[in-house]
Amino acid sequence: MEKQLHQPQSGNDMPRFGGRATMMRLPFVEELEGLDAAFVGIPLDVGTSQRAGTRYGPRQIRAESVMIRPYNMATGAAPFDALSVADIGDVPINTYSLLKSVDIIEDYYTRLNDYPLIPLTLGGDHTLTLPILRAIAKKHGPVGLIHVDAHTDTNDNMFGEKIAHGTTFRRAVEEGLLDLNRVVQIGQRAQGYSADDFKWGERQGFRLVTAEQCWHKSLEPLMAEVREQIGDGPVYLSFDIDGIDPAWAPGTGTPEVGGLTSIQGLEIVRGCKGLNLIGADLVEVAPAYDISGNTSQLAANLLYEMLCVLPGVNYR
Ligand SMILES: [Mn+2]
Repeated sequence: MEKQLHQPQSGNDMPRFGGRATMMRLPFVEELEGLDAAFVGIPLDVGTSQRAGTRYGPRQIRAESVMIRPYNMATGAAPFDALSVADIGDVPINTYSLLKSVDIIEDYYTRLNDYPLIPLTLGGDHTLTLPILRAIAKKHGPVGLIHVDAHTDTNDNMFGEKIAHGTTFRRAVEEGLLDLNRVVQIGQRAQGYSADDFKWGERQGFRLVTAEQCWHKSLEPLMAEVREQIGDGPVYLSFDIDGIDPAWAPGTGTPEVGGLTSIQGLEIVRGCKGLNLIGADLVEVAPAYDISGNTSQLAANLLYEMLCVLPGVNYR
């Protein structure tokens, strides 16, 4: 039987200027059977430490995604040729409780484990990656990680709290969710609380590539090394939009100067082609700090590029 593919709507059906936007004008579906990949929103911001507002990230990313066209002119990827993709809506988090929200997210992604689909998540603050990794580890065991971010997010606690958007990868290590020799962090910079801030992850086996190490150069050679290190095993991509310089992505809660360019962001995601990606997220978009919409526009494009490097994608 011919496989039924979901595809972006076109022409006058496009909710370009109003109405209800889904990611890339894809159909909204609740039936997960038959999906190869799914966009999921998590409107979470109760884990933020400085400026709040990431709860509006998924909504704005969807709104700015409506102009994205199906074919990738740069890489030749035609993701909708072979993959059935849909927007499956938002995780119904509890905006009054971060801890309850974390449990809700873990339950939601654990339910996704029953299907072969690859989740691509629209955030939301970075706390959300912990429960996603908890769910994913139930299916895949400890996974490799490519983590793009201005920060390492390996604090032991924030204001005494063990669960927050800056503690995600410390908890993930403690809980055995990561394959520690297959973790790469890219784009970290600015000030820490101590000189040790970047060292903790390295002591666990992480490779840390600071923003300064990325300045003034293409990241294609770096990504060749990353693919070599990550190998064939399952790997998760977590992309914090604040990894990109605020010149390109001001709409985020904890911006840091001296960041990656949007071009380097594309190189990182495109450099994931060939990896066994089992999930990805784009987090920390806070639209209120960017009246142009550029941050969400970039986020939507990075999510599209993630779709374009998933296993099974056709190239023309
Ligand atoms: Mn982060």
